[in-house]
Order: sequence, then C-alpha cells, then structure tokens
Amino acid sequence: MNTEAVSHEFDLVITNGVCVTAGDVAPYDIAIKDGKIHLLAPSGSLSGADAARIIDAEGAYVTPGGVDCHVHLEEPALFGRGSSSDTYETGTRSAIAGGCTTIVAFAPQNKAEPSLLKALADTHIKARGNSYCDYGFHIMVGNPSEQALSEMKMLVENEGVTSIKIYMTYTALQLRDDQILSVLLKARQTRMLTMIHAENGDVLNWLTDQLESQNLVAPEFHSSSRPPILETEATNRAIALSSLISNTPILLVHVSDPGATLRIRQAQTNGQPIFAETCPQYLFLTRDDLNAPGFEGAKCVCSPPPRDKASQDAIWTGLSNGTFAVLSSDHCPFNYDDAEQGKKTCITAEHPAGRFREIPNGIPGVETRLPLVFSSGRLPLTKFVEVSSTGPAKLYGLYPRKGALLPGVSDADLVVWYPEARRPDTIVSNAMLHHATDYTPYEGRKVANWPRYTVLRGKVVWDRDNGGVLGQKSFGQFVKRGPSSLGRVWETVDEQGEFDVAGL
Ligand code: DUC
Ligand code: ZN
Ligand code: ZN
Repeated sequence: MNTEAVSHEFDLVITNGVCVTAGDVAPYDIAIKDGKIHLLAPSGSLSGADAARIIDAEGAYVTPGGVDCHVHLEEPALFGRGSSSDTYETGTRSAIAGGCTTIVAFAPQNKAEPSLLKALADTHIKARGNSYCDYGFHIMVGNPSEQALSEMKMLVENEGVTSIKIYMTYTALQLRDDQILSVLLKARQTRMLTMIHAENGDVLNWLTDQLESQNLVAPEFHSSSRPPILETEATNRAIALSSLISNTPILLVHVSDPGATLRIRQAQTNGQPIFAETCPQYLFLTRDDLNAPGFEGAKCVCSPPPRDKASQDAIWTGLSNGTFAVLSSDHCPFNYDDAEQGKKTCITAEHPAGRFREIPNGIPGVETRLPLVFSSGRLPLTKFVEVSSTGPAKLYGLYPRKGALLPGVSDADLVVWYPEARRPDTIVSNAMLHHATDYTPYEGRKVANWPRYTVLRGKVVWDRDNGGVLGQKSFGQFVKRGPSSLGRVWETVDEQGEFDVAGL
C-alpha cells in the first residue's frame, strides 16, 4: 500500500465567499496552508485550485473566527454559591459550534492564595489537552498581595498573560479602593490591561439586607438589589481611580447601564484610555426575564442584571458608535436544576422558594453570542466583526494572529455562514447546544443564521450539516498574548511617563 501523503498546493480553499473584516466586505477566495491564511484571490479564481479540500461557500459571508475574551470555565464558587457547569472541554466545544475559535478565560486567584503564578499554573492544568479552540488566560485577582503584584511583570514577560480582572463587589473578590490603586499602579508599570467589574458591592449588600428584611428574596429581586446607579457610581469611581494613576488604561466589563455607558463615552471623549465591553444578555434580555414563573427567573441571574428595553437600545447604540470596543459572552455557566453546584443551591428548608442572594451569578452564552448578534441585523457586518473578533484580538494582544484575515500572518480561523438561499431559521434550544449546562437563557429565540463551518488554524472543526463537532479536544492551543494594540494604548502611556504622586 502506498502510504505517501499526497501533497497539495493548499490545505484548504474556501471559494465563492464574501469576506467580512472589520474594515471591508468583499468577495474573495481564501487559500489556507500550514494553518495560516495564505492567499486572498478574486472570487471564484481558486475553485479549481490544487487543494486537499475545497469548500464552496455558495456566496455566503465568511468572517474571521470569533474571539471571546470573557469566558469562565471550571471555576469554584466565587459569585455566590455553586461552581461552573462547563469544563474546558465542554465550554470550548460549545465555542467552536458557535463560531468562536479563540477564548480568553480566567485563572482565578483565591483570596487565601498570595500567588498569581500559582493560579495560572493550576488553570493551565485544567485547560491543557482539553480545549477544542485556542485559548489564553486573564488572571482574576482575589488577593493583591505584595507577592501577587510582584508577579505581574513575570506574567507579561514570560507567561503571555497581559490582562487581569478585578472586582468592586463579591465577598470572595471585592477589592477596596486603595487595593485597586495598587493594582492599577502595578498594571501601569507592567503594561497589563486591568478589567474591572464595576458595581458597588457595599451598597448592593445593604440593599440586599433591606430586601431580605421584607422577605423579598425571589430571583426578580436580584435586579432590585443591583439598580443601575450602583453600576454608574462604580464605573465613575473606576474611571476616577484610573485617572488618578496618570490615566492608566482600564476596561469596564459587562456594561449594562446607559448611565455607565455615558460616563465611559465622556471619558473617551476626554481622551482617557477607558475601554468597555458589553454582552448579549444586555442586548437580548431584560429584567422581566428574571420575573419568570416560579424559580425560572434564576436562569437569567447574572451581574450586572439585564435592564429594561430603553437600556438595551442604549447598549446597541454604544456598540454602533464605538463606545464598546468588544462584545463578549461572559459565559459563566451554572446548571439550573442542580441543588449541589447550580442555581438551586439557594433553595433550602428556610428558603423553599430560593433566595436570590445565594443564586450563583452567571449565564451560559459562548455558543450563542455570534449567531444572536450576526442575525440581529442591528450592526453593520464590519462592526459585527470589529466587536466580536478584531477588537478583542487587538485589545487583548492577539492581533493580527487572531481576528484578521491577513495572508502570511493570521491563523486560518474562519466562520463560513449560510448563504441566503440556505439560511436556516434556527430556533435556539438547549438540546442543540454543545455546552454541558442544562439550559440556555435564549431558549425559543429565532436566529436567522448560524455558523455552517468553523475553521481553526486551517482545520474544519465544526460542520453543522455533516457531523457537527469534528474538532478534537487536544487541538486547541494556549496562545501567549502581547500587550494591547488597540488605540495606541501603551504608546500613549509611554509618552506620558510614570505615575508621580508628588505631581498630583
Ligand atoms: N462577573 C462576571 O464577570 N462573570 C460572572 C459573574 C460576574 O459578576
Ligand atoms: Zn464580572
Ligand atoms: Zn465574567
């Protein structure tokens, strides 16, 4: 038997597609070799190419693979009770089925643990060999000890970890303002991007006590315990703390509130390096979803909570006008029907109808992020690619390897959507998703398109009509990240120089 591999000029060609990047929509054929985008050529010109495989996109849009830089997997109880219902294996399987080829997940540092490097090492063990898509890590800082701060330089220089997340709420994670300042100062010195969860934890705890004293403990009161003003206040404070440390760059994560959005926009207009993220839950859910019959509202308990219809519109506007650099899923899954680790851990003899204070905060969404927003028709396609792929790749130091279609440079990470003639009207159901979570908050929603193929480094890892998930959990690679390249963020800091307390 002849076992010699037949060699081809290209490994994969995608022909008759309409390529969408953050800057352009144009028909090109794409040739892929050795896992990279090799060539873009006039449409149809590669349909007879010498390639191991040719996919005819049939006129469909082809976008860079999704880059989702806000994903929680295999995390312990940090947001109330419970622990993640998705592992690296199941969460990244879900990612590729929804067109996402790279995630950045969190390496959580426990409050009792002084080291960030330990948190990173522990998380590498969970992810290695268990990832269907490429991945990086942010460190979630629970304890900004001297040791932790001193390790930030190593994370950037040796480990390819160039961002951290800090919290202004949650008992297990909340930092005081002085701790936030210490983190920002070190982040400035080491060129780390600081992601901030901006909600005033002390105020929401007080409001929660007030609600509980009136026995208002059902899931819907999660929303009353975290009104928009808490987010606006904390966002304003985060921006003030950043400006105090000589305008150190920060990213406000999962922004839900128009007041916070306006404050961010003002800071950006003033030239401050303030970046912002929003998520599908603030575009597609409202607080009414927390008011579902019985305990069902717990399925939509996340923080900040979904707001009202007018807020949704303001968030869409913020995406369109560039206030938000990135649209992430904040995939933070907990099973619903699970009294050990899921949403129902808060149902006890004392609180048979549940107690919102103890509901694990977070919802799944890594697989639905791209189809929901692509199908919405509310963003130009170039903007869709910008906020869901190119923007996150730039913000988190992955560009142009990720988030682009640059020949010779970019990994061949792609999504081929369905062409108009074959567009499936998909009704989202949990049964069709690939996570290990027992529900989706988007059950029953109609979406007009879905990734037909997902390609990761030149390999077809998702073929919706022929086998579904074709990738393997050993194929995803850890990606070392560089500094952020969005908006000359660190060049500006270089020009401004270091923080000088005497100059305040
Ligand atoms: N913040 C997150 O980023 N994810 C889930 C819970 C939370 O509050
Ligand atoms: Zn958060
Ligand atoms: Zn999150």
